[in-house]
Amino acid sequence: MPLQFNEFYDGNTGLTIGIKRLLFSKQTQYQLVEVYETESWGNLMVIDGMVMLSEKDEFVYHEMLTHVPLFTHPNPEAVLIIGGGDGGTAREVMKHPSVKKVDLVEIDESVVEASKRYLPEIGDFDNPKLQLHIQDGISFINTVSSTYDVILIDGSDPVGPAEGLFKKDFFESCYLALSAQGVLATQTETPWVDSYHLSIRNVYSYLNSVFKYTSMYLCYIPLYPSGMWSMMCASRSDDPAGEDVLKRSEEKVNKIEGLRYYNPGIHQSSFALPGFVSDLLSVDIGF
Ligand code: SPD
Repeated sequence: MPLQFNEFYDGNTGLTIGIKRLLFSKQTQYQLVEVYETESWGNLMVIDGMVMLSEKDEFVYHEMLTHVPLFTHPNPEAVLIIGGGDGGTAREVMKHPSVKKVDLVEIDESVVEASKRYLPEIGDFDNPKLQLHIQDGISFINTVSSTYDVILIDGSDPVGPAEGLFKKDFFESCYLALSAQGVLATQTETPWVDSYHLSIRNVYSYLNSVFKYTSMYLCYIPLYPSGMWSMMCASRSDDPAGEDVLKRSEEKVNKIEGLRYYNPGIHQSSFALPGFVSDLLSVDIGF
């Protein structure tokens, strides 16, 4: 019998990944953090039974959560990442020449520990621009005195410790911590799983009510449930899907090293939503 990791979602539907062995397993005060060696996806991080990243496909998620919002801001210098203790989002952020400082706030030290040890190519933890805070992102944002040009929310799924990262109060605090041209991006699960619809609509409805622009965009991540993954980009000044931002991306993209998914064409097309997804956002539920 081959060894397998299975993530079930939406009832009995599942994703099966062939594994060789378990490399790391720790039940922390927040969650169960595991790393597996897989047969064909490199090492795989799983939290509470849900796939967070594999070495083979992580670039899609990290490039899209980072470069869409960072090109939306005209000159991002200070960036806050909430979650993202594996270091992949910070790695992409620090590829932007304008970025001077990155605060990475991860609630669970074991995520950082496991990543440094078993996913060493993912993070760039020794980069002097990066300041790591082992702290609850919600208490960090509620007490922070700095202002950020971009805030990226790289949390887990909206169950367990990451639930608060999908709530109105949290986004309110993020908005207040952003500079005048500030941009926020967050991962918002897959539109294919019905149990995520409420949080998708809630997040969209709230961001849309306070930011000048809010857009959902999509990318394709083979080891996430259904493969179709949504993110949202909200901006105080520049339209993430507009001509000016696209021009900026075209002018500056060659300064970013090692891109494998993001390019200006992907930036533009990622905002094109299938009808069933835009229908999901058009239902006004009042946040
Ligand atoms: N169901 C998967 C959602 C995972 C979102 N965060 C991934 C962390 C990668 N830095």
